[in-house]
Amino acid sequence: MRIKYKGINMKKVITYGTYDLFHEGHYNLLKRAKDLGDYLIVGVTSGDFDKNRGKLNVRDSLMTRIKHVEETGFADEIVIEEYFGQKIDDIKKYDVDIFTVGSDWKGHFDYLNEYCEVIYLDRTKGISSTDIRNTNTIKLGCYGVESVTTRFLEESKYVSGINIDAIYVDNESDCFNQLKEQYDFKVYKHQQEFYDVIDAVYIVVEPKYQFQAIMNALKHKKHVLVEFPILVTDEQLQEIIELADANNCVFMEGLKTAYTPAFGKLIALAKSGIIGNILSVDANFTQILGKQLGEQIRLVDGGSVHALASYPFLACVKLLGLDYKNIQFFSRDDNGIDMFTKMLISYEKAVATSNVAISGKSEGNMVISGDKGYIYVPAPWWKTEYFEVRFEDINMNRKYFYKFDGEGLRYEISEFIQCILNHKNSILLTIEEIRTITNMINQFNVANKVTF
Ligand code: C2G
Repeated sequence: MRIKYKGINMKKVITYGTYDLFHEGHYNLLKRAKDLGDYLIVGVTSGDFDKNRGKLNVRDSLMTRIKHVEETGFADEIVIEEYFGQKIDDIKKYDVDIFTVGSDWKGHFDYLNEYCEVIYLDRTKGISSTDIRNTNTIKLGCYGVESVTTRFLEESKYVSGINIDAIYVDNESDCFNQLKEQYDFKVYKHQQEFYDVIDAVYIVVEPKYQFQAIMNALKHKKHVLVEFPILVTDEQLQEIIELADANNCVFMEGLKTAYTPAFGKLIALAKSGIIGNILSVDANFTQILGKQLGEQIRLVDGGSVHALASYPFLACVKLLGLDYKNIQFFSRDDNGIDMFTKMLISYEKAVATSNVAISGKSEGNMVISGDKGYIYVPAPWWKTEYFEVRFEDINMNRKYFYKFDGEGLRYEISEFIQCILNHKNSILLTIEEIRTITNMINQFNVANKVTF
């Protein structure tokens, strides 16, 4: 039924966009979209929808982007675009005559011809949000090179607004020589020269060099993203936190699970009370490293707890909080290296268990038990993209899916950039949570662990 407005048949137009860092191209599009009809609906993408479609580094908040669209005066109505397929729903719901979008999408939305007229408007040349983001890029340097550095560089390609072209190494390892073949970057052997050309640094070094490397970067007033696990003493971490604060530097731990979209949703849902009070968290992380075993032991200067406990401890601090009572460790010990460790973490009103292993295998799912239901996260839970909320009455069960792209490092890199631009530390893995996880790992070094 065609809605009449002041006695005329209204021609309704709809268009969608992120409208980040609002610019002339957006303005022109909205102006011409409005000229196509009498009533213009503008769909502004939500942050989650953009992340799900791989647009990771939107700078403006949703409210800011809506405000900028509103201020043009072209939109008669604004809706939020939140999921794939919403366009069809909206076209039907609002009885739209014309869908329009810039010509950079030509052909992509032809399927909407089934529901309304599709018009592609010429894109304004020479301007884009990505270009604007890239005009004030963050210069990121890599301090130290390990196998993870390659994945980091690959994933950084999905995050605009950063430029990685400086590497500092004090010894040319095999990893470094392979990297040099693959990537074009300037190698620095002197820290001062390295720090003079960057704004922020990604640090990947063995535990014995970690504290000094982090402190040097902070002394040079550089933002720090350190590859996990942070294996410094509680006192050293306190010094790091104080120096980062004094020098207004972002300090972030590269525990990538903390930054992935699905993990954030999982935690929010679990804490919402949907399964009642959380009683226990059971989350393993085990590998049989084989040939890489030696490198892993070198990299973390230890065994399974050093290498992998950060992950279950992340789940603990997120779901049960910072105030754990104590941790019991039961380890299969091989010449002082724990090849497999079962951990029992007790809280005031909850408990957590975890098997971690660099030379042993367990189920890699996570179960969050509550007094009204539980959440099941299939393996590998640390790369969460799907989970179920389950109840006694299975008809109440619900399933959730959030896209997880690539290695997951892109979300961590995107968060690091956002934190630097917003001059604040991450809330996805807070300083207090980093402090607690580091302290939990340090318990292993002092605890009277049971070995078998
Ligand atoms: N646009 C333009 N000229 C530019 C830049 C953008 O005409 N120089 C148009 C785009 O084609 C789009 C609108 O402005 O129609 C918003 O652009 P973006 O915010 O980049 O949104 P985009 O990611 O293209 O979203 O599902 C459709 C998408 O939501 C469109």
